[in-house]
Amino acid sequence: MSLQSVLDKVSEVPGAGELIPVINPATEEQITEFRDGGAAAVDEAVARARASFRSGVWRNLPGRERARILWKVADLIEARGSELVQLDSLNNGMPFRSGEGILPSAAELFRYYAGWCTKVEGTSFDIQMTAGITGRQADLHGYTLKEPIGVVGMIFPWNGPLFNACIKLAPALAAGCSCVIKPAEETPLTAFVLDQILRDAGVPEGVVNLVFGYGHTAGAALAAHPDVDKVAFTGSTEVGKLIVQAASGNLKKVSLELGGKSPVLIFDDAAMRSATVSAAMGIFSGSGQGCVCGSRIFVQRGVFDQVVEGIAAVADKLRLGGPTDDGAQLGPLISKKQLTRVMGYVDEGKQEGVQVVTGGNRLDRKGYFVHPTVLTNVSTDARLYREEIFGPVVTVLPFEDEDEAVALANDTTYGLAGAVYTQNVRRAHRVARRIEAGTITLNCQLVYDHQMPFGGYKQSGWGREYARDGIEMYLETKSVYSQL
Ligand code: TXE
Repeated sequence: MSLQSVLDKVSEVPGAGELIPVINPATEEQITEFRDGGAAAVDEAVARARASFRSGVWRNLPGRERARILWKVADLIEARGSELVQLDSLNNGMPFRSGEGILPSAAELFRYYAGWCTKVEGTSFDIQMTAGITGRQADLHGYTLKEPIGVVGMIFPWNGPLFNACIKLAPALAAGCSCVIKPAEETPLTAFVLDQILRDAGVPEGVVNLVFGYGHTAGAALAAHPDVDKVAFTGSTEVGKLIVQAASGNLKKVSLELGGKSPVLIFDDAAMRSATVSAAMGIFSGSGQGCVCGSRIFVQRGVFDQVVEGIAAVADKLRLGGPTDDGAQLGPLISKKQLTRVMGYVDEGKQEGVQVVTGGNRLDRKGYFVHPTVLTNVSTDARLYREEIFGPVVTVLPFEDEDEAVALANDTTYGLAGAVYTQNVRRAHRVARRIEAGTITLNCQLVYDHQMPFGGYKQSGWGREYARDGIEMYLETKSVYSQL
């Protein structure tokens, strides 16, 4: 399908609410618009999902059949790869090559979870009850059943729109759930194509239902809906807390993948050149709009100046540009709202006397581009040090020894990721255990795989995506006792 026809079709999706413009953040131009479906569209979508779940059209398919369809989804994602990459890039401004890098792992998520369709199994037990509440003895056979949780509401953010949809849909479909999906209002385009792909691959009508709209309208209605059994959310910690409140009405299950303020520790025995480049790319990739970005770098005192200089040098060499700019490595921020937010933190820091080593400014061109920014001399009380900025902005502070480094790393309400650079193997693994975060990378960053669980400690989330944990989040466990 041509890009223009996707833009046209998105604008034709019916809805009773406000018209929402879709902006290309690299040019600030409107590329299409669509209607907010609001609570009415959510009600209809949930009813369709519930009907499909009750009918068993998907959940009761043999696992091997569901697996075959999920493999087909992966094949179609690859077959329509260039269209998906172009749409995501047009929508969030990222250079094509960033999208090209992410596409294979979006397809692989479906293949990985296709494998799980035939491997969801319970356990069995021999039980000799000596004196239960009835006071009598009994021989029993017990076993557990794993069953799909039901109707799942999914709310996605705008950073990596396609990937963020796949990470939830693949395990939920493998488990046999029916779904209602709401993409971010900024990035509806690839969700629209993915919805078509799922049908084309053979996911039955009503199993996945797409709803467009704002968070406070469609998103809030989905999170609060009494006939939704679970909500799976990726977004800000602030909205994560609203989701928990909304979900309390029917005590639906909730999983949350939220923000981060991930620490990066560089010890003086690290392989300095690669540590410096890796730490710089660990914050600046995706213009800092990744939940795992290492936004607080701590460097051992003796090598502090050298590392700060090195990170700033990497920052200055990175080429910013839109999807079609040749050689662009970093794209713009997603929206004017995010630009204002990010520059707000930087300007506040300047007033408080932080040292701007490089960056600290918006680029003098169309698009929401911010120069990669390195800040030192930052107070640990500063808002920009404590809160998730979600832009290409990093603070770098010195530490004396391992204990101080760990204390600084853990002095945050977040706990999504952490990185350690050292050539001392014992220290690397020791510090990995001491950092309070869901993913630790040693002498590297931004390395993730479907086989390894992913999620946050503390206020970075509830539950784990990827791996076996990822499908468990969409399953209930039933215990069955049988008298022998
Ligand atoms: O996020 P929101 P925003 C963080 C990051 C960023 C900040 C704000 O720090 O600067 O959030 O970004 C939907 N009920 N992350 O405002 O609002 C919304 O429509 C139900 C980190 O874009 O959390 C969208 O689909 N849903 C993050 C989704 O929530 C609601 C990725 C995310 O939007 C809702 C994105 C409500 N009341 C932002 N309000 C990550 N973990 O990677 C909004 N939404």
